[in-house]
Amino acid sequence: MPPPVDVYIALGANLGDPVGQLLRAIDELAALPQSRLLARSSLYRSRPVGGPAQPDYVNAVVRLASALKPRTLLRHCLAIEARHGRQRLQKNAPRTLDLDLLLYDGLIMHEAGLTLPHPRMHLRGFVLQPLAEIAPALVIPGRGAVAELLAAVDTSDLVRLAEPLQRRAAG
Ligand code: PH2
Ligand code: MG
Ligand code: MG
Repeated sequence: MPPPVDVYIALGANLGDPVGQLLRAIDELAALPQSRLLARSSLYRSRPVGGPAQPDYVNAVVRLASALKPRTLLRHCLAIEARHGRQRLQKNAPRTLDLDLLLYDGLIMHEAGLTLPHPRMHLRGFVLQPLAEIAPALVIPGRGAVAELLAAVDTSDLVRLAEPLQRRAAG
């Protein structure tokens, strides 16, 4: 087995029970083979960026140590999305669960269906704010350090959800 590497995954949802879906998805990511959950951010409520008029999102970011290859990890993420009832209707459409591979070690790759680092992560407050909570000094290859990138984006729409609220919502 190859040695595990640090992997960052963004979670988002705005249909159904977004908080419950994110908390369950975090448990499912933690249970992936050859993988271990190292950190998870708070959950944040955020205004939708792009797409049609749609409900607010709940977003979070996790760090895993994983020995899975990038494509294998992507396949697992898509399978978790599908189990949460994800339908792919149009770009930026509302969804029950979105799992985006943000960073895989320091890997840079541009392939159909998988670009690393995620091509828009450095522009998105709903990614950078939770990421800064668990990895402020992390450098996104070609972009810069997370905390510095965060200072350059609008985060005025983000509301951190309180932990007791999260636990109640998790049922
Ligand atoms: N995801 C998108 C498009 N817009 N907006 C917010 N606030 N949160 C998201 O996760 C999000 C979005 C496409 O994946
Ligand atoms: Mg996405
Ligand atoms: Mg996605």
